[in-house]
Amino acid sequence: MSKNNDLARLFNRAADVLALLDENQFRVLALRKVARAVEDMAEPIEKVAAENRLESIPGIGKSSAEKIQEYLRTGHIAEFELSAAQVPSGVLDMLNISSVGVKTAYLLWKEAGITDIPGLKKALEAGTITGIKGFGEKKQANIKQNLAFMETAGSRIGLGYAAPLAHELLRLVQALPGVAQATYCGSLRRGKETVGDLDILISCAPDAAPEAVALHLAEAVKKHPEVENLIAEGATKVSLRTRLGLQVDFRIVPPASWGAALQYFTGSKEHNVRLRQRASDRGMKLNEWGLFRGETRIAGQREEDIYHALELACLCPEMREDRGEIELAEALFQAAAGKVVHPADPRLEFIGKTIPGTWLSVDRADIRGDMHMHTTASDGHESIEAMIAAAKKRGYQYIAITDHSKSQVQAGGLSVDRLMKHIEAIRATAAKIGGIEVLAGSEVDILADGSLDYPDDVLAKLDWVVASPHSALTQEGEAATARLIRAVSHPLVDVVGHPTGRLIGGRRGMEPDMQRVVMAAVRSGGALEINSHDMRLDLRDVHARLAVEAGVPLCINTDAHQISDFDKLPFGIATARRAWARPENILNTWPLEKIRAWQKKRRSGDADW
Ligand code: DGT
Ligand code: CA
Ligand code: CA
Ligand code: ZN
Repeated sequence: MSKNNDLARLFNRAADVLALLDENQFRVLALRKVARAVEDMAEPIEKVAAENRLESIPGIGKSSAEKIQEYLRTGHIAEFELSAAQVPSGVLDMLNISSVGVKTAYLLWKEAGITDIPGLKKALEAGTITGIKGFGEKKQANIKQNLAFMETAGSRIGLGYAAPLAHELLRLVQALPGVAQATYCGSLRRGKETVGDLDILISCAPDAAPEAVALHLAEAVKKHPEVENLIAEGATKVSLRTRLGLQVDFRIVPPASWGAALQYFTGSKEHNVRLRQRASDRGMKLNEWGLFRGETRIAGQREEDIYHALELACLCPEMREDRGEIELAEALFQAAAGKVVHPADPRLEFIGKTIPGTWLSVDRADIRGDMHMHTTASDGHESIEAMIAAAKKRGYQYIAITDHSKSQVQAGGLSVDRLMKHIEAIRATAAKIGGIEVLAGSEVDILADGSLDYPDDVLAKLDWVVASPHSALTQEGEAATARLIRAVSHPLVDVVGHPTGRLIGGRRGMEPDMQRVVMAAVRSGGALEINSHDMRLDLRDVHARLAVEAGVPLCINTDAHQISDFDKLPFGIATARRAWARPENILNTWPLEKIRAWQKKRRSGDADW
């Protein structure tokens, strides 16, 4: 993991500090510019620094370059620490509340004498923040709500940090002597949107001693730059804590127990409780070592053997939440065994027609294209050409380029004039590159009342319309419901993008009655997005499940603002699998002709869905 993000965070924080200290506005802006430059850099900052190229990067001057070098050498920047010492650390903590920016924190600190989050909470509850400009009831209610949200989100960590780290640790583990197999399990394998900790399972080679593997492991991870300290070092278990406070548990098992341990540590706990009960009902015993009848191990080496021995189909990890999947697995197993199936769980009725048969969850290989991405025309970092070429390299058959619409001024939203030229530029570039179908689209703002940011005659000129909410995300549930219903029912809206606008761990977003939104999509034949960005995952799993059950197509998009964002697709796929989605439920697994036919039918106003 390179240090680009750490450094960007550091420079942004330093800018916050200077702003709080009422320093020269230009210095504040200069620091933010450095942060942005470092964050946008396509190569590791370590490499750029080592090759003395820092100052050649727009936005980075001599003194910033020196600070970056200092950080890479020593792990901190003395000047930043000196100025940070002049601001109470609690004031900086307050900036983590999503509706508290520098200006707000400054006023709270200087005018209301509030220097930390507990103090802010007390003052909000007691209603003692009065007479400060810009601190009306609405603002205060907003802060209160976001504070409460932060507390319930707790210390769980997002996939943007956890998943790459898990992959990196796995690579490290797999290279150790005596290791046969290694994989992650727990909530990460189940594709949950946040993780409490990471669970990594290792099986040792038949001739290797677990203790020896544990020793090698401890030595190796100690040296990893992201690791803060080891918290447990046993013969079969090693645990560590990372610099961001994420715990990682490694467990070492013999090959004969690999499948059983994989099943056990993948969970969920609720799913496992049901499985253990099922084993015991059949006179067997299930634990992380295997499935036993008496002293005899019936299964343990492979995960699917455990399920089959319990007369269950082995479903993907993302479905294992005790949300009806055991009943499904039982019905599938019996169907495969030629027995008549009467699903006992009413939640299975919607898939009744697919039983008998095997269950195929949507997979990365099923995805034919990405239908939501940005270019430098609005707030993306790459040209039209670069995005198309990158998508083609990934083997996509089609993509849609969807820059922001006119109201998104801060994101470079396109006026109608610019949009018309952009459409032409997209088509010309696509023709030049060839070999991939490119839809000239737009991500059109859904305004607060559910109307769209371009008139219909403009929308009709686009090949693809994603309509997304970006503002007024705190509106009442009823208003949010009406807003989304109006958008999803519009015949020129192909898909509603990140429907709630939530940011994981940051912003609650809208809380519409999703069942009603889904029913409106059923009536109008509309589609909803699963936005794959690790901070969004919007629709979330349980909402996407409503869409799947109702037969509403979902589109798994990355909303890429740079090429590396395409790598976020697996997060969206995991969310779809958690929603029990099969390939046919996902619009962008369809051939383009099928998408076009569906779109044509919607645009013609055909009411027969
Ligand atoms: P997390 O870490 O909070 O995101 O969620 P998980 O699911 O990764 O939970 P974790 O790390 O506490 O445990 C990993 C797996 O180990 C869990 O999914 C199932 C299994 N497990 C842990 N404790 C128990 C238990 O008390 N009973 C059973 N049946 N399984 C357990
Ligand atoms: Ca875990
Ligand atoms: Ca754990
Ligand atoms: Zn977007």
